[in-house]
Amino acid sequence: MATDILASPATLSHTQAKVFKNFIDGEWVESSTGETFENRNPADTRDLVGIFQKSAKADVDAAVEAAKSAFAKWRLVPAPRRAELVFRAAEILIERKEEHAREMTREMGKVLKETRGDVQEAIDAAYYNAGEGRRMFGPTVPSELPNKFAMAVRQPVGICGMITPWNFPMAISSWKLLPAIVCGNTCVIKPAQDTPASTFNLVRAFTDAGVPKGVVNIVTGFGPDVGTPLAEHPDVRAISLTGSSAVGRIIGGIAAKSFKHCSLELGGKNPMIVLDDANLDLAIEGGLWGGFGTTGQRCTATSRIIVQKGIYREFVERYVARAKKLKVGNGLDETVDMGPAINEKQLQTDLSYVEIGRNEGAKLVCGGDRLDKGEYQHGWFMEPTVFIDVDQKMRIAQEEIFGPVVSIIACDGLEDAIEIANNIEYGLSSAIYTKDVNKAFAAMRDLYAGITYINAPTIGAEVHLPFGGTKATGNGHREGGIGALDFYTEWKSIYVDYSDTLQKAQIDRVD
Ligand code: UN1
Repeated sequence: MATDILASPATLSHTQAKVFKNFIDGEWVESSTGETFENRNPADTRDLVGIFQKSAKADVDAAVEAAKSAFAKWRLVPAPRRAELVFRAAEILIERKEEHAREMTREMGKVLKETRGDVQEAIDAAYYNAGEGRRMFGPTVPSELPNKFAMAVRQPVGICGMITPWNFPMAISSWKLLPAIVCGNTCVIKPAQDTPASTFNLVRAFTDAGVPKGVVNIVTGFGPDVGTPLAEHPDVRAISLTGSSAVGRIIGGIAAKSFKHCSLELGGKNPMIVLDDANLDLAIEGGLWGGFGTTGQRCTATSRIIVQKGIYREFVERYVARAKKLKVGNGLDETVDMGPAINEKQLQTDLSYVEIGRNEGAKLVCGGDRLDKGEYQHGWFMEPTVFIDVDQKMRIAQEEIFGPVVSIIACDGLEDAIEIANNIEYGLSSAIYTKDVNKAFAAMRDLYAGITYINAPTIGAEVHLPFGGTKATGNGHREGGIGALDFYTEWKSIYVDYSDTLQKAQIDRVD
């Protein structure tokens, strides 16, 4: 029998699984469909993390209605006061960091040190956005006319819809929710169906901090049933998606029809260039962390390593030797380096790319196989996988895999490397290892991507800088930093004429 528990999660057996309801207008409510779905641990599918509501349009409508009535009051709460609640939420998250990290490893699979980082990223975002409550700067400028005052202020957009991914279930939810609520918006969030518990944990910190009912609402379920009606809803004025480019095309198309703000954070095929003069130890370390951290399941994962010919053989040899030693397993074991794929479908995709790479003629020198014996038998594990002598045009060098499959490509030098790096559909993150400052600066200028790292891998963005990318990675918006404020506010320009006469801009002038 399922029990209905809303307190902290505990490890429950299958028959006692915790049931999560939707969170609408401060109440826990069952979905209109009466159906649910299971959230299972990808490292051990016998472990049922929770049972969640399989929602539909009627649930989205109810959540939007709640957000709409909450907006009438929330937008009038002074921003510094809204921000104080967010600051308090950060402190609550600090107290619960370990508990949330452990639950996230159970539902998502990545290793504990990474899930601690995921919770920390939400804490960082909360502190950063709390500070924004006393800034939200806008220009005050001189008017061209006498006795006239001019300024621009940021106003909330209104009701915001969020569709979040499973790879950073708390961090990415926080990137969206926190600036939105500090700016005075109200929200409906649809967490990824693989990792809804972490979003519940985040939102629980907001409500415990005193964020009023209806300001943040959660509706769980699947994309076509929940994400699509959320994007289509006429009262939703902004929709923010982090997901695949394929889903981005759908959501972007829907949003365009009703002129919604639409922020799309999509795929990546991120290059790391290693030049002959690089610190090889550092580059190898970085390439392993960037390639296999989060089981390669980051939009920013280092999925292509472009190595100059002078050090190519040495790099490959040492990189592969290290990759072979990575310990794969359940992320709750602190000695494990790499956890499972998120689900069976993702694992099948990863394995299918091993086949594709082989058929294309790339040389498989590490891994490539599923791990399903012994301790691995109940999870979605595979070996860290490395292809070398990859041609830049191959599918494994062009398409986002979202798994632990790294392609190593040889290059002649900086120019060639940058051309290979840029010659893809995406433009999220990029990196270069070199000790030559001139080359580093040329790369900072010429890599056509939203993020460039020097002497660090392609992962590791901090919350106060813009996050996002070029080309098929998005539609020009940025999360993090002030980029988020631009998305969650509308500029309003205000002119105050205190001349007591009708003054005509552009016309009343002496030429
Ligand atoms: C992602 O790649 O999906 O930059 C998000 C990083 C993290 C966020 C990654 N702070 O690696």
